[in-house]
Amino acid sequence: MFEQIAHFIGGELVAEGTPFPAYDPVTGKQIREVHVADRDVVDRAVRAARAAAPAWAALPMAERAAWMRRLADGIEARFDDLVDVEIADTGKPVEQTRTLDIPRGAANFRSFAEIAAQRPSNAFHLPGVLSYTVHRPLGVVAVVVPWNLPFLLMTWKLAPALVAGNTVVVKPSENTPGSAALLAEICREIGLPPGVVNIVYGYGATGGHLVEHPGIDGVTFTGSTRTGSTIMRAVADRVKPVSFELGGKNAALVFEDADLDKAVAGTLRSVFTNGGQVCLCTERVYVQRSIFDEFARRLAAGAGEVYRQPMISAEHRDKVLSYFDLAREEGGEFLTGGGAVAGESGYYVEPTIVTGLPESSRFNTEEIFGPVCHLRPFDPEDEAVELANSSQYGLAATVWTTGLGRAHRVAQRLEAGLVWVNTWYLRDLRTPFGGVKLSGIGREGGTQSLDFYSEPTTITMELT
Ligand code: 6OD
Repeated sequence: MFEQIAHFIGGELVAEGTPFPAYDPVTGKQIREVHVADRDVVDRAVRAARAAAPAWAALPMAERAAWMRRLADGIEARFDDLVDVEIADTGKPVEQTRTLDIPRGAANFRSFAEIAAQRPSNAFHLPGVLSYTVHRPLGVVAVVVPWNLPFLLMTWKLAPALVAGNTVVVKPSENTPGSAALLAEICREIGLPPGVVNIVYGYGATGGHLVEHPGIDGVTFTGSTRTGSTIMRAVADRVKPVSFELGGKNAALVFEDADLDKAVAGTLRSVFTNGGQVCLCTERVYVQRSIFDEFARRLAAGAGEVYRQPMISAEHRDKVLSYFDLAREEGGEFLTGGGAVAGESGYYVEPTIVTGLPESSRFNTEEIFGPVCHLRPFDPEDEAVELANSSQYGLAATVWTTGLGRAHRVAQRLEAGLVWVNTWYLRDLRTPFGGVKLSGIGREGGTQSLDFYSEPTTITMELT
């Protein structure tokens, strides 16, 4: 499916711009050609979004919510095709794609239809005065999507942006254009008004043309901290709002009172899901000294059993492998893994667990984004919290304990936007989602998403 992918502008497919190859990470073979949007193509997409904006914004919220439900229905009708394209682009396991990535697309649209309908509205009365707030859409939003959860994250941003009355220009990652191309088909199938959703493909330069465009009123982005700060600079002169979910170096804290079976299984999941290529994945595991050896032995044994998902590209595989070299140079001990998977033409690296490195090592401070973690013992609870908080990042953390008081005490001291206790990546789409420190700016999720994708105007009236 989709040997050639063209831009989606104003409801039409636009096959312009030099095509670039997209590869299957399982085989390393080319599977698609995708057109690169240059500045002119991006300009046309933004103009199409601007032309569609007034009529879309003028629709009653209930009608936009009905469109969200039609998009969800359209996704469910093309479920198997979406699973196939997403797997072809990423090498994800079938089970995960069928139970997480694609269902979340439909759930994102359905949830935000509900959340928007229930958005609270404030009115304050003083003697002789009434103050209340109305919300307007930002206008045209640039939606810049990463390659790790392409469909899940694209729809996570699209749903609230659209229901709040914005039109959008989406820029998927050059590595994972397939599910966006299928979403364009779904938009046509359900008859979404042309120009409400526009999609342009390309590398970083295309994203640059998009976020710099004077017709863009806000940018939502999930990806690296470096790209986030580049986007911030690009919009700084026009003072446009940004919502960023950026890098992580997430810690798991395993206490001696943890249910060990659960903690081992949960940590394997949090380290190795999606080949470690989720911003929420654990890369630093701190284990109370009394259970360290047993936990390390069981985690290393379990690592041999996890699903091996390829890295997204040859370039990313080489980056992950370079951290293994670094760990060797820095004096780390490999409990398991430490190299590429021999005999594979795809972009595979071994699930890898390292111990014995200083906290200040690059391996322990930089986001690697692969199937890899570092294990270190701790003694008192305070040390665990201190170690977890020693990172420049603050996206997610995981606490494994059966102590109720400890669970709350530790969770509340962790410098992270998201803390999971005795679980990982369990989501309620109504809750705020995002990170602190270098892990991002702003929160999406629930009404926080609607707040980002709209501007309030406060109206104050003298009543006498
Ligand atoms: O589940 C979500 O809503 C979400 N925003 C996940 C982000 C994962 C980043 O890699």
